[in-house]
Amino acid sequence: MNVSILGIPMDLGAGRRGVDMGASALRNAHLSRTLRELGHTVHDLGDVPVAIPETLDKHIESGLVFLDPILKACRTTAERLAALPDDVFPLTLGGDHSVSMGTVTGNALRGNPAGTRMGLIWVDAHTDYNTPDSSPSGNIHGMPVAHLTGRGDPDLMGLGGGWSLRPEDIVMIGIRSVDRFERDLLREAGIKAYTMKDVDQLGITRIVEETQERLSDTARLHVSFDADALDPSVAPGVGTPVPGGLTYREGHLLMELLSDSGRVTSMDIVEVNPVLDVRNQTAEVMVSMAASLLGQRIL
Ligand code: DIR
Ligand code: MN
Ligand code: MN
Ligand code: MN
Repeated sequence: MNVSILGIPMDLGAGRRGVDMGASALRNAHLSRTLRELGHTVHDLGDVPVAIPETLDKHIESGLVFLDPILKACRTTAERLAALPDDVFPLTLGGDHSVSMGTVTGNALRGNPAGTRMGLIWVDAHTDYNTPDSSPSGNIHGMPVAHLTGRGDPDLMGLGGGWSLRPEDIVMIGIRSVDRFERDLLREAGIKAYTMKDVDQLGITRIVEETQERLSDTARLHVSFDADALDPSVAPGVGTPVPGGLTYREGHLLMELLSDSGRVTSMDIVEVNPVLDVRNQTAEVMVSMAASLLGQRIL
């Protein structure tokens, strides 16, 4: 496969600093080499330009922190991805999870300016379904999925032109932290979320089977993997660690089974925070997750 790596070194959407260095940490953990060893042709397209917070006023517009520069980086990201050839597998490196408003939009518009019906598999401790009104923090990384489905700030919602994601085309896995009003919005939208309780009860195998069934009408699948979905003992380098996450093997099994499906066409790795990490462990684990999604097998 032709894999194109694109970094979005942005921490403007997160409450803590440092995930802007995530893309660099993932490259440092030999991402390209690992994927080449699997037989892929890998092109690193470099980084999307992102404003540096120290050069900006941290003004809050309609309840949103750093709205303008985030919008700009997401727009550029979407344009870059939409312009890639159809046979390329884009692997985008955050940055905080607000980058996914750009990546999901760009991947859905790739080869089709009107937008494709795309399934989104959101692997995360959090549902990221806040709107400016429901958010307790004002941090945009807690809001990308709501905006992708056409709720929230008009500019962020408008990234896809007329395109938006259908709530029934989203499956979330690894969930264990949902804010009070966010829960109501999620329920109202009818988004399928597998919590950690579901992971414990059903297991990853059954969850992937159900996910495939649910998303069978979509033309492509995008996996958005927030490192904080993994248990903090496996992935300590994240800004908002939540206990009780996916084990190392649950993470890999999820990626291996999604890879077996042959339907995944793009991936994000987000929220890796080298400032809080232990000797780049989190970046290394996330590189291994990408390898599993892109065909690495034990035998
Ligand atoms: C919280 C934290 N739900 C918020 N969210 C995320 O601020 O909206 N942490 N995504 O990683
Ligand atoms: Mn997230
Ligand atoms: Mn998260
Ligand atoms: Mn986050």
